[in-house]
Amino acid sequence: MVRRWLTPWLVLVSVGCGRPDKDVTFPEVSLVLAGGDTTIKNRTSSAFTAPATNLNEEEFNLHGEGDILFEGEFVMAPAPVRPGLGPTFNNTSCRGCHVRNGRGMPVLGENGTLRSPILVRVSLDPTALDRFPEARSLQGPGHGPYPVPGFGTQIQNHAVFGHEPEIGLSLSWEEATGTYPDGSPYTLRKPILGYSGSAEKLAVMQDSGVLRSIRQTPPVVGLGLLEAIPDQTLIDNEDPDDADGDGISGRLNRVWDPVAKTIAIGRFGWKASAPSLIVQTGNAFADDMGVKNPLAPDADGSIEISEDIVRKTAFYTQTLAVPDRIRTNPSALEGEKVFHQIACTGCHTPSLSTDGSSSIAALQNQTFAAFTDLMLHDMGEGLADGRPDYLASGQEWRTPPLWGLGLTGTILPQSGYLHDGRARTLEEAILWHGGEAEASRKAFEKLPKNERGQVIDFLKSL
Ligand code: HEC
Ligand code: HEC
Ligand SMILES: [Ca+2]
Ligand SMILES: [Ca+2]
Ligand SMILES: [Ca+2]
Repeated sequence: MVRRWLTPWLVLVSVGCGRPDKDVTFPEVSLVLAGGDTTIKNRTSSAFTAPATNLNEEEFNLHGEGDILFEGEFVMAPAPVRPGLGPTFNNTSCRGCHVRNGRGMPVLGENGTLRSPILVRVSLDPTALDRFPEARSLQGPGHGPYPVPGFGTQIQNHAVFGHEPEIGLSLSWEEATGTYPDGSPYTLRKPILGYSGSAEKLAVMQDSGVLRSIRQTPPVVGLGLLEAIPDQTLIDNEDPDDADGDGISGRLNRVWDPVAKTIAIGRFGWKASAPSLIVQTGNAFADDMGVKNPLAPDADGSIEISEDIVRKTAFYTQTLAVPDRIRTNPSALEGEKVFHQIACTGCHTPSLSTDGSSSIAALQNQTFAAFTDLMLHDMGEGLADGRPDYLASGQEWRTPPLWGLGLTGTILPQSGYLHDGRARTLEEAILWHGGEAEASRKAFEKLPKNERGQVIDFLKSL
């Protein structure tokens, strides 16, 4: 059944400003190699799995060791290799979700078959603390989200033999239709979560104070470059009060860094809640696979793998090559101009640079085309998850990098776009843009059909 849950769209598309007239710095930007010197020429289904092309021998070898860990299936302890899975978990390997190092797909696996390439984050609204008083003592340092008693901050919907998953999850979809100003119709969909488990657990999930957020697995290429952008570059680009009046008020997330033991700029995850790849990796081992480690130990301090293993796995994600874009499609090159003209670049920053400070030589002094500002933006009610994470509100998301976007279907045809994989096509992903991206989306909708196609061709060329 088709339901219109956002009828105002039909009104919104017919009002508003035209195409913003901006000075366009084109075509210089398109000459930047997608991943600087790390770039590889590969448009096949293995395009995301190559080591950066400029690694030295030592880096190359370390990358190879990390590759094995990223791919390996973990099993219940005690075990001679890769121990520590569970008792509850979402998947048994990094690769199980980051398929061929790309994104997952918007389905939830059942025990014994396909596992979960997406996961659900949960937390307690502070106003519900009187109903869940034990949550106060569960909050970690740095004022992160309040864990939900019995669930923590992430639902593990799988368990090893002899244990129970936290709760069973299912996904269904709600569809809605809309029309472009030129009369062309479109259909959008969004996910609805379902639960199965004991009455006690279902009651917790039905509590309005329990906030939840569905997250699709993002690709992992180029992340070392994003990590090596100097803090100051990002801070200089912040515009929290929209001082330049372009309707876009990007700001950085600031989160607890368990390594530095201080608040740091958040860069990774759909809400930029992880400050570094080592922290993201430590948390992935512990939360997604149940493998406790020195970066994310068990409550009693116990660990199941060494810090060396976490570091090697993180190194792998720091040193993957970025595939270069297609540079010969005239429609895509026209589309790149339009992408600038309708101010998609207000958030999807065409190029950024690292300085010489990275401990990884291959990442030093690189200029690359990630098409992200790593900033949080209010994307409107349509995309809201209602679950704040450090400074990120329930409507804010980090601009995702767009490099490699055109390879999505080649790497895993069932993948979706946006934080929960709701968008089946790039066009749907754009049509969901609201909030600070409202003007940009409206400008896209008003384009003649052939120019909309050029923008899509540009995205597919990345
Ligand atoms: C259950 C599926 C799943 C597993 C298993 C998993 N990930 Fe992820 N990964 C995700 C999701 C979902 C996100 C986005 C998280 C968020 O938004 O907070 C993510 C985010 C990331 C990111 C940040 C990407 C970005 O663009 O910000 C990195 C790096 C990463 N994972 C590495 C790993 C590593 C290393 C492992 C294995 C130790 C792993 N992941 C295991 C699902 C998974
Ligand atoms: C105000 C900032 C902003 C502007 C302007 C903006 N975007 Fe985005 N874009 C985002 C954010 C934030 C997301 C992630 C939203 C989510 O996942 O819910 C996103 C997601 C996307 C995605 C999906 C990426 C993925 O990995 O799934 C595409 C494609 C995209 N944008 C293209 C565009 C195009 C084309 C334009 C211009 C019409 C544009 N964006 C304008 C911030 C912006
Ligand atoms: Ca374990
Ligand atoms: Ca949990
Ligand atoms: Ca601004």
